[in-house]
Amino acid sequence: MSLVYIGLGANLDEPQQQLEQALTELAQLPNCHLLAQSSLYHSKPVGPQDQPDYINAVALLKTDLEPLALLDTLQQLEQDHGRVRKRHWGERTLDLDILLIDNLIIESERLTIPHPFAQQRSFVVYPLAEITPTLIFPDGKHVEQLLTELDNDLIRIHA
Ligand code: A4P
Ligand code: MG
Repeated sequence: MSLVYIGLGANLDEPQQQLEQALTELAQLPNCHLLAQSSLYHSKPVGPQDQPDYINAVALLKTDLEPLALLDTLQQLEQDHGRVRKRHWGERTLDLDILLIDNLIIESERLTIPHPFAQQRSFVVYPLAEITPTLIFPDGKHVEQLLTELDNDLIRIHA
């Protein structure tokens, strides 16, 4: 069994509904239990600025799926939400990033864990801290410390 934090993001086609539906789908995945979910947050786009604002959230799952099987499952969910890959860091109906898996460090062709930008993105760090204020990254960084290094430029939508 692994504990996995998943970052959810969307900025197309009713993004709030995309995220709410995705959270329901995560809860229903076989071999997975949804242990916690953050509030939804409204965030400004990181990357190209000529795209709509995002809705972001983080979920905590308990799963016995192996990391690559979990990635396959999440990519299938993205497809089910009509995701079309256009440009890097561009607009999307649903993005599911694996942020952390236990205390693992993975650097493989398809998977980098922890997610390489997790510590620099307020739309990841604030919802992570909401779920687990005592969280520590594999490199020893405390999420509480990261909070002090990032502007809170998010608008919290609801719990
Ligand atoms: N991949 C490697 N590691 C991981 C991981 N930990 N989790 C590989 C998920 N996937 C991982 O992803 C490309 C490939 O990354 C996958 O095939 C997988 O094998 P992608 O989702 O197809 O491409 P992408 O989303 O364009 O790239 P990337 O690097 O995932 O982008 P990000 O980092 O997800 O950034 N602004 C706001 N406010 N909120 C957002 O959510 N998101 C992005 C996308 C840009 N700006 C944003 C937001
Ligand atoms: Mg992604």
